[in-house]
Amino acid sequence: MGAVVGTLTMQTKQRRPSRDKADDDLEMTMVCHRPEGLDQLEALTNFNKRELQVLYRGFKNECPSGVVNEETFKQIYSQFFPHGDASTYAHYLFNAFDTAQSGSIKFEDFVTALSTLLRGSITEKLQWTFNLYDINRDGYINKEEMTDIVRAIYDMMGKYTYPVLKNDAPKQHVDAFFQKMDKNRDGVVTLDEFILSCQEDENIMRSLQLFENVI
Ligand SMILES: [Ca+2]
Ligand SMILES: [Ca+2]
Repeated sequence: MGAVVGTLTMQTKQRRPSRDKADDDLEMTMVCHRPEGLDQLEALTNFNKRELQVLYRGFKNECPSGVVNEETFKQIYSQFFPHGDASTYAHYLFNAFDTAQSGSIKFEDFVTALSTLLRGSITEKLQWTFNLYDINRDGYINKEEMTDIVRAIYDMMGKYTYPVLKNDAPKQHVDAFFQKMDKNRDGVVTLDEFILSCQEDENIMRSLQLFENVI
């Protein structure tokens, strides 16, 4: 995710070296989908107005209409993983950003997720990650869901990044996760189990750190 934001920000700075507040205000009024006012977004997120403006310009550079559909999201995201196939992971990620399940990500969706992932508390980050893994949104992570996500991450990293991985690596990864997380052995991981496991086990936290880096 750092890569995505960094690139958006960098492109913005390169293309538009000097802009003032009037330009920003004008820009805010010219998109098809007009985002929430800066005051509301500042209250909703851990970003200040200046940061929100920079993020907004980056967002609008990539998505002039003001919303991102899944196809565009996949295209942008896949650029960062040229050696793998990021489309499946991008699909799960898109759904996690699109909290209202509207089929598109608005700037508000984008910055509230970024705010959590970059500046949220550990619990908030874990809750967001839990929602990403809970593909069918029933409040539990089952083994199939975790397998799908882990497999998607392996696909995205590609064979050049991890040349020694064997086909059963995702399954081993998932089995290890589940053994630690499913405290009451009922076959599903709840949010409480997820947060508890992550907080008491440094290895899981480290693994999640790896996952956070590819968001
Ligand atoms: Ca589920
Ligand atoms: Ca359980």
